[in-house]
Amino acid sequence: MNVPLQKNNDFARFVSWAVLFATIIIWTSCTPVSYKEFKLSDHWQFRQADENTWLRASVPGTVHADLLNLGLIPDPFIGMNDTLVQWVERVDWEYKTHFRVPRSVRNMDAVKLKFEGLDTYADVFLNGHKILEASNMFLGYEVDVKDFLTGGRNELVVYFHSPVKRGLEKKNKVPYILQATSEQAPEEKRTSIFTRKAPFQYGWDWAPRLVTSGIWRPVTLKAWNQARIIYPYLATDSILNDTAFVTMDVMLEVISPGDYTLITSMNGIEKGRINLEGLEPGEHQVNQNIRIVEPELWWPNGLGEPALQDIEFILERVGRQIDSYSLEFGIRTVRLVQQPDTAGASFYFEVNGIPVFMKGANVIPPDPLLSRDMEKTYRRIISDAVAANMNMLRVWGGGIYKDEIFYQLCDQSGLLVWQDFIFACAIQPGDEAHLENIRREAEYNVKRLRNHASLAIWCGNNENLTAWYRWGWRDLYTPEQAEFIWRTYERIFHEILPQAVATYDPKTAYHSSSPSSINNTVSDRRSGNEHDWTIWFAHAPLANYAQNLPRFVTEFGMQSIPKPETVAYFAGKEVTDIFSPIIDHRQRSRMDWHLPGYSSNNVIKFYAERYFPETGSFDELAFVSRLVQAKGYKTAIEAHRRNMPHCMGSLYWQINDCWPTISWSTVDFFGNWKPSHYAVRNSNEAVIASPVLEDGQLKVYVVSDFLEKENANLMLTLIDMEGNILMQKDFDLIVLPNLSQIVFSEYLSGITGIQTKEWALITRLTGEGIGHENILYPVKPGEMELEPAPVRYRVIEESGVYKIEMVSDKLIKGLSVESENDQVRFCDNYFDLLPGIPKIITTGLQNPGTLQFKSLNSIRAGEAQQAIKN
Ligand code: BMA
Repeated sequence: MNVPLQKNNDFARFVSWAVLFATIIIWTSCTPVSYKEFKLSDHWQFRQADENTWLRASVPGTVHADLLNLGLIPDPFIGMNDTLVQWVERVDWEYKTHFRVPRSVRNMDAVKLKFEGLDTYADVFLNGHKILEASNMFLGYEVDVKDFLTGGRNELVVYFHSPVKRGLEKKNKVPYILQATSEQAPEEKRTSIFTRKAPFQYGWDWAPRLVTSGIWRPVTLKAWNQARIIYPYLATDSILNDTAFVTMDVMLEVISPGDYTLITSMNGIEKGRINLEGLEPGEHQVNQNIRIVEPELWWPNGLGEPALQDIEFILERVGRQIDSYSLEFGIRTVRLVQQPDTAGASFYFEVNGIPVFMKGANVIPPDPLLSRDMEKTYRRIISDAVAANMNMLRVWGGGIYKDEIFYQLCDQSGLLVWQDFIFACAIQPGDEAHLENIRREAEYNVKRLRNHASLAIWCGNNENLTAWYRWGWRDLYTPEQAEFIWRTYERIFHEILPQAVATYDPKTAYHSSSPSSINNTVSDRRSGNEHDWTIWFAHAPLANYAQNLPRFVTEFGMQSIPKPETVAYFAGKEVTDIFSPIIDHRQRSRMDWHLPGYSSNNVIKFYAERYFPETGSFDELAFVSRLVQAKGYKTAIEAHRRNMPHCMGSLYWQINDCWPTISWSTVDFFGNWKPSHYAVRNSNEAVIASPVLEDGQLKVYVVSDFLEKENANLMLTLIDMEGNILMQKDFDLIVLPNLSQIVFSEYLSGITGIQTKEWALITRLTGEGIGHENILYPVKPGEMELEPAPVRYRVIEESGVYKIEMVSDKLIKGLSVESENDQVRFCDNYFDLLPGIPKIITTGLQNPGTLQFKSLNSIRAGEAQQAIKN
């Protein structure tokens, strides 16, 4: 189901103008609805502002995508081509189209053009009249055009000024450098912070620099008579004794004075009817509180159905429908609880009155050339998130406020959204025009997104506070400059943004910075949230995840090199070294300001060498990097979950990529799951058994997200590397709801056989709705013997479903199975094949054909993984 949050009679999408024209006439004569709306998506052309030739363009789109489609620039995602297209950002661009509007539409009471997204400094002309000067890609603009439309051909021209030239003009007015170290440009040329535009497009530590221009969201012509519905506001006030109390306010914009009726219905059943007498022209707020008995509640993924109700508002005048507005609405309460406790203060989300541990990831924009395949990619990201048992995604502050469809899919999938305002790792300018621009952007986006069941929290910025206090930025300025910069910070993040939230979305929490602790202080792990980068940037061991233990983690991560096919896409097939120029170029996490010569490629090597067997070729290192990443995310998520309710959220950095690259993502640009995504899926299961060595003891924790207690069976099997069973225990237990409990602990000295250097403890937890397997090794993979041994396998086809059964005499660690058919995805991959214990994976309906195996054993032995087909 996919009901877009927009006017019901958006009948004209994807139809040609001729069909549209006829449709408008037919509608005008036979329908009582007086609202007309159609997209201007045809006949667009573009040109470089100082050139004569107009070329074919796509709207919505970007100038880079248009140039690419025409073969006028090389694909910036391949090789070092991104360096060849940097000129595009320094040029002004013009777009134009033409359209006709029938008299019946032109004569309506109001006729407006709506621009949902102009990127960024745009002068808009309709039939030669300047109708708009835009300066913020995150703002939608609605312009009255009734007086400028003609009966003939109307021409719409949008002139885009180079964002970097405009940015430079602003920058030159500030007598000191405002820090924006993530931007990929020499310090004196960094302009991202002066323009309200997606920061990551200026280059980030996982993104190329592609500073676009263009009409990145739809342009629509709208016309209506008498009055219309704008900005509904829906919120669940409370749920008590099986009754939900819901606010359903509506703003009416009245042109023609008189009596109106507003009818509200839910799932086709009328819930409210308000007669509004003698409304004068102007905006009128209509407040309604609606009681819903025995509501069907919206639940996050894993806790129940994300039930959505179809809400429709109908505006009538003298029994005739004037306008209508429909949307999906989830009945739920979400509260951020920050209560003082012995450690400091809690930081958790309570959904429908229940504390919920948040499991998820950060999402970055899926492409710097925004609007290319966005919906398709959002669908994929969200299904990857759901498949990995997540219940929250963080829309990170260096990207964009996403399209409606993203939030709709989250609503429908039970994914809560942590929404940053779009500010990241930088200092903002403090001039009044800039602050006013931010205020309008905040109000617009809060109103746009506030009705989504998925929206859980608004957050002011990403790491701006940390940068000021911890990255030494405060010390770069004179006391007067520092005072002004800090005052600007307070105005934006302590005044403008929270005021926008308090005014337009008062039920949703606001947190001023990610990370930060209570009362807007720098993060201290005792309260608020944390980004745990001690592992990775500070080279700390993975064990640190379990020692740091913040209250809620919104970032932690480890990079990996994607699979060979993805590397081949951008680097060709001949890469031999992680330090080769092409790999060095792709690695964007290079921070001379952090440490001279710093590159995350060194960190990939560092962690691979610290934990895993030595590698020879680049491909081997790449393979190992993916396994290290999986180990890291498993270690972190399980540590965070074991320590609930002290810690109540674990969102890793980052689920997706915006181009084929080396990064912290768990799914690469082409949608391939890395080993880490399988690991995350396992560690995020609703109920897990997590074995650990703590204080000389072998302990097993059982963590449950279920809301009811469950009976389960835990089987502990201790084996040596030959597969001999050293200990086996099998016991029934009661899994307590929404809790982490220790169900087994024994001193190592008391366990016979465990003194052998190499052993593995396999935990198998089963019960109704429970099925979790885990393995604990006492030593790092790099310290294991990992002898080469063949995998014996057979492919079984049963009713069209293909199964692969594998077995080996020895432990095969990190076994990857690749099919020659790249459409095939196995239900599991990159697992440890335990000695003598068969493993079956399925492929669904596709024949996997020839299989290729790879493992850590084969890397250690310096030879291919042997596989014998039975
Ligand atoms: C985080 C993010 C990003 C960055 C990532 C990896 O702090 O907020 O700014 O891309 O780390 O360095």
